Amino acid sequence: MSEVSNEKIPNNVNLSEDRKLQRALEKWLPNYLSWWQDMGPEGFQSKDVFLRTAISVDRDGWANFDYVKMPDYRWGIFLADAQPDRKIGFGDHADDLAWQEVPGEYRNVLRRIIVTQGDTEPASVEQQRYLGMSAPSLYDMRNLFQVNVEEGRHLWAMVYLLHSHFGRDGREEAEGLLERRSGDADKPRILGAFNAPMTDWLSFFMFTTFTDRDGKYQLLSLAESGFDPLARTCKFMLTEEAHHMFVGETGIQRVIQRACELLKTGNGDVREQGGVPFDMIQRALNHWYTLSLDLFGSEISSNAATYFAAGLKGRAYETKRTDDHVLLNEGFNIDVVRNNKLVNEEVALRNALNEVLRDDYTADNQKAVDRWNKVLRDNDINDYEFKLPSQRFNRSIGEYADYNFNPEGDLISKEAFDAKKAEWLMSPEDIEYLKSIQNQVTKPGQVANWIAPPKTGIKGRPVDYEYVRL
Ligand code: BYC
Ligand code: FE
Ligand code: FE
Repeated sequence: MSEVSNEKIPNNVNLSEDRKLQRALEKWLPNYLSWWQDMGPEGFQSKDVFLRTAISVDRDGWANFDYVKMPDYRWGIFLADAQPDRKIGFGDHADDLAWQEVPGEYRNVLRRIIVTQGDTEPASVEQQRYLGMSAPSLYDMRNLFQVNVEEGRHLWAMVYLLHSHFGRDGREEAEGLLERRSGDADKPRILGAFNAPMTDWLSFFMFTTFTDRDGKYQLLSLAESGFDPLARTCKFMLTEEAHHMFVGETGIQRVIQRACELLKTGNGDVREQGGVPFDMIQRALNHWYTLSLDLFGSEISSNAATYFAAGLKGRAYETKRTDDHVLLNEGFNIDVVRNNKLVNEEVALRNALNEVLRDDYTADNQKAVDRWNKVLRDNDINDYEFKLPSQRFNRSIGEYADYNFNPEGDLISKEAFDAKKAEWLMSPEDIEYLKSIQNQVTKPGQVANWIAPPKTGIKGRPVDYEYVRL
């Protein structure tokens, strides 16, 4: 189907047949590149990186690996193949034909969803922009840059939708996506986690495990959208998300593996030997997992009900689910705080859809944590276990935000929380320590002392391949 294109903007949306849209995007391109130069990976813009580029949506379209300088990466616009006569799968318009154009009554909410999704992509690149300078190996450095260019492509995907379906205000929103800055007090990114500082690689691996997985679940729910161009865009983005979570999960596996090794050498003190102790790994897990839980919005949300009713945002795997797709008569039980006590209340299911998605997300995370614990068992360590804290712990959005909970999910006083905070969550002291051990490693095949080497290289290349030419 889609052939390899040599256009300025690689695409499978017949861009050359829509001159007006093509011109608008070509006008946005230099602004994007200037944002990338300012806010993309600091210090490596002129280096050759062994990157994978999507040139089409076919399976072979992914096989494209080569040395590329990041600013020359060909950020393209790709939608998954259309399903002829696709129907809306849920909500009040279930079984109607999916929309190829934006329905007027939903224009504002839809634009808002697309802008919110789009905003996270450049935000993550901004958060990660200094990490190349402390990469533990060329392999890891390359993976960081691969994730970065793909998040850049995800921004392109949302900007394409804004330009092609939202006219002038869409173009203005596309400019806005290049103007907000992660962590900036005056013009911050939209969602909490995307303004959090990320100064160390333990955080990077936790972020790609937990925050990119929020990306997976939000994209799964948008891939069900009745607005067909959004559904097809998100479907293709999901193919990239898997790699981001792979980078995070295997990164943490290797940090744990190294800690296990250090427990058995020297004086057995992981920290004194420059490794990352288990409790510090758990604190980073607690920090990034709970920040990511907030990204699902409030437990009880009329926005979520509206999105579902309108057919804009479904549940993950909505069309594969066997229950009814209208959800008008069901309830959902949820723990809420009333009179300073945790009680269980039933709410209408449509209002609890953020929580439904968050529960699916948590179950998926648990599998990653199980694999981390397997590294401990494989090293004969049986007296430690990594755990996901309760979904109520350390929340800033939703029903639990105004209260304090311990990692087990019990309601506690603010004093009790503050007294334990440094034990439960990443502290400035942890971050200082991580920065102190994370010196950049630039020799092919060498790996920093705090992390085990990867098991295999990329695309059949050996681990000691020169993944970035410095
Ligand atoms: N921070 O009913 P509520 C990714 C706001 S990650 C700040 O609770 P709703 C990626 C909310 O906007 C995936 N504000 O929430 C990963 C609302 O504001 P207003 C990103 C927040 O609307 C790694 C108010 O609180 N995609 O792709 O049901 C690297 C009450 O709203 C937050 C999406 O998010 C927060 N955490 O759900 C790169 C999909 N949470 O109305 C990329 C699009 C809520 O009072 N977004 N608020 O002004 C959505 O579907 C929804 O906006 C949300 C929130 C799920 C985020
Ligand atoms: Fe993304
Ligand atoms: Fe991602």
